Amino acid sequence: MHDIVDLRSDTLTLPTPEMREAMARAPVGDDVWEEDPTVKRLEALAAERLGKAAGLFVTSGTMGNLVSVVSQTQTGQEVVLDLDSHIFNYEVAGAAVVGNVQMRPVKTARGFLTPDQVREALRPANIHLPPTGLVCVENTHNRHGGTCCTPEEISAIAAVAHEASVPVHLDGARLFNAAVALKRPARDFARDVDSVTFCVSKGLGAPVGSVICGSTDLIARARRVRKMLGGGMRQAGIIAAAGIVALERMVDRLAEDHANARALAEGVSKLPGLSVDLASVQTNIVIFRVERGGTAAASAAATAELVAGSGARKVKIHAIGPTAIRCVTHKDIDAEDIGRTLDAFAEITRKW
Ligand code: TLP
Repeated sequence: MHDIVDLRSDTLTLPTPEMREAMARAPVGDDVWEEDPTVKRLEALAAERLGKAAGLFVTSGTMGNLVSVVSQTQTGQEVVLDLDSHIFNYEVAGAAVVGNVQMRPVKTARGFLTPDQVREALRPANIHLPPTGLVCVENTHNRHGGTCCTPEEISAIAAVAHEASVPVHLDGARLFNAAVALKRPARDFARDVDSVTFCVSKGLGAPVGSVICGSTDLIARARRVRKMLGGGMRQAGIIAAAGIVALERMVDRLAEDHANARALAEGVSKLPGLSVDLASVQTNIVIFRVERGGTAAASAAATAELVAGSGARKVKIHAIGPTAIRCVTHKDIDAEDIGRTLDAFAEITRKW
């Protein structure tokens, strides 16, 4: 049990004592000169886990996605991706601003493009049209509630893109959650994509960083782009050391977060005014709707009341829309914290 139950994101996880220890002891060097042994170890470990030739340590998931897009596209090309994807919604239009590419968001049922949707979105050769430069997939899918797609679904999308000589990027910020939930090795999801990013700073608990994995050639290009964006770090082994602990020690325990998310979702589904699509709760994210009084305004007021009332009870939650709340479970949330959260929600919604 924790004094404050913070369900706003798994990015809020604090480094473990083992991570702190590894950080203190890490041998380091200048990584722009490619002389930091700890960064190299993390990159090699990440590449091995994802079945790719090389890895590149970057500051964040956002930088990982931006570097991946810029490394694989040219000015004026189009990037096909899901309408609710993180890249399209939450990355400050970086791909458009820095990468000079146009986004082609496609509405999907579960957050994942089908092969037919990819086929339809690919641009034919025509003087009027922006050429398609990249297709992106997100797994697990954040805005769809941590839903997973299978390695086979990703491969099917990649086959269509590759037929048209278009590369594929996988935003796997929470890829290890998908791997644990579906009981498949992470490398299966990455097999047919050209670039994949995952974050060590979310459910895996490290304080900073993400890794991009791909071919040696792609990672060499990505290294230049990272430098251009100001992401060339020096003695970065200090933080990469925690990433190594994250990959070696923190993956299997993600199953606990998934069990806690399920318990939370089931509890929420029994409360008045709250509704959750239980089928979407496949990993560590629970998105639920708030409905009260039959109007959008009353529901929005109830949502704000739930956020504030929970906060007053030391349970931090976050609204991702006027009437939608997202809770994310992680290593600093235990089963008792879930009980406390449900008690807080029950107290607040009792009078609704
Ligand atoms: N997501 C964060 C916020 O930015 C919304 C969160 O709290 O969930 N891809 C996906 C699918 C993500 O969920 C995130 C972070 C990123 C990329 C970006 O990672 P960071 O925050 O390291 O830049």
